[in-house]
Amino acid sequence: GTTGTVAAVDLGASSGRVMVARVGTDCLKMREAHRFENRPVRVGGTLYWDALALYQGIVDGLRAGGQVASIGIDSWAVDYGLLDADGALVGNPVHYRDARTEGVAERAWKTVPAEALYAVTGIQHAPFNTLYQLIAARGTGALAAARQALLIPDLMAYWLTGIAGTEVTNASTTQLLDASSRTWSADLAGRLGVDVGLFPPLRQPGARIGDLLPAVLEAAGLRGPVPVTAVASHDTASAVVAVPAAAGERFAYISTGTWSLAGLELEHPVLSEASRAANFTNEAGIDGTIRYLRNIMGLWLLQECVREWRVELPALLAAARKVPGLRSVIDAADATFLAPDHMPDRIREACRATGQPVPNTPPEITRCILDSLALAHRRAIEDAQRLADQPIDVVHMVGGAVRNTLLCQLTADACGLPVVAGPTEAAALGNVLVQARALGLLGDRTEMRALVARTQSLTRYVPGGDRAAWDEAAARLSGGF
Ligand code: ADP
Ligand code: LRH
Repeated sequence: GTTGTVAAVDLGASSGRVMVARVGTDCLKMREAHRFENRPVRVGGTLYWDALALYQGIVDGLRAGGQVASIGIDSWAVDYGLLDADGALVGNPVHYRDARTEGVAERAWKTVPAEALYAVTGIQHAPFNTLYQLIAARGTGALAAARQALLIPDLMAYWLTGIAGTEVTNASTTQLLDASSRTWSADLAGRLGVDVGLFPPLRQPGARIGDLLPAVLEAAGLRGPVPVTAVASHDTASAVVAVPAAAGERFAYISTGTWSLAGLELEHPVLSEASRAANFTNEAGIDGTIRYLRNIMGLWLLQECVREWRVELPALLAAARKVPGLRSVIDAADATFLAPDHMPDRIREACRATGQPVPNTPPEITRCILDSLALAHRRAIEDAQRLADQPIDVVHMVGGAVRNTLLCQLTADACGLPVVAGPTEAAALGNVLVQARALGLLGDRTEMRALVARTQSLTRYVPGGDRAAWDEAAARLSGGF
């Protein structure tokens, strides 16, 4: 069949990459053209993203990747850059882990109760939701000067094409959209003093954004025209597109990396009070689907420890495999682990405070993290099935943690379900697939997923281990120790 070549820009919290893929009905081959570190910078007490370094990484990657028929961009959610009346960036985008949003949500709920917010937006509570970031920014010179707010992938697309818009899957994470109509909930936002008019009009995955600007073509060494295509620009939405589920399969997914996002694909949002209390989110997926999931701290916990210990990950994981399991577990969905720094001490402290043995060595702490993540995966998947009344038979793990074979096995053991692990670069693949569909090369979601299943390397983990021990640890966690 016909194939095309496209570039997928995927910006993760730990690294950015530009992938180039050849794609068609029988073909999905992707290679990494360029990978660059994404290093947040703390200046004057605020934690920022280095937006210009990310942009430069994209241009370098496009140059390395060569001529393509289309470019798509996805990144982490919620964060934004502000543009002034001249279209210039007003300050660096603030990182979602910055402390400026502490206590903001609780104050906002005095005006619009959390229940009312959830009933409309269906979005989980996280202190860093764009809504709370914009409230925290009120009164700043930057916000006063701002004429537009652009989410991170939309900001990059604006710099590449000169065209501004707000892609809808990522827009859903702002907590400023109505989950049912997928349009701005201007009224709710207005009551909280937030003007949704700052965001340019919504656009859908598959829409053509615009062509690379002449100066960008030159910097990237490309011949024009090269269109930038809107994809599911929230990285998790792109990752869910690339889950290699078979037609009719009853599946849950865990999109892993810095975060673990664990849940289900649904046709309709679940906006019940029980769902809110369980902190499940209803984020927008492609084709009108809902990503019904819970945020779990994910490999962030380990990343931060490794940064402090200055050790190599493979050796550490080999040692953690030999440590006896489930001695101490922590709540990996707890927002107290959100901020950077001193992670090993914070994990030890959480174990001490709950009367469990305190892990000391790096392998012991690593084992505690991985056991806890597996338990959090189990809990999210159990809760999702119950709250959405949608039972499953298999768990698909995609993203960076697929390389962590211990975590994959522990997740299968904890859930008591088979885990199909792969692909590792799911977000980039989902980005590629949506572009391919926009180019007329692919059909529906089932076809896209079947293509991933046929072409990518997947590993199946069969549940084993001691069921009673997992049940006991799960009870320890949910029973408040
Ligand atoms: P993000 O997109 O959020 O930046 P990734 O999907 O790139 O995250 O996943 C990064 C994570 O993958 C790291 O935190 C690390 O724990 C894990 N990882 C990377 N390489 C390996 C490896 N060789 N073995 C085990 N885990 C790995
Ligand atoms: C994962 C992710 C996740 C969001 C978080 C801020 O990269 O997009 O879905 O909740 O970043």
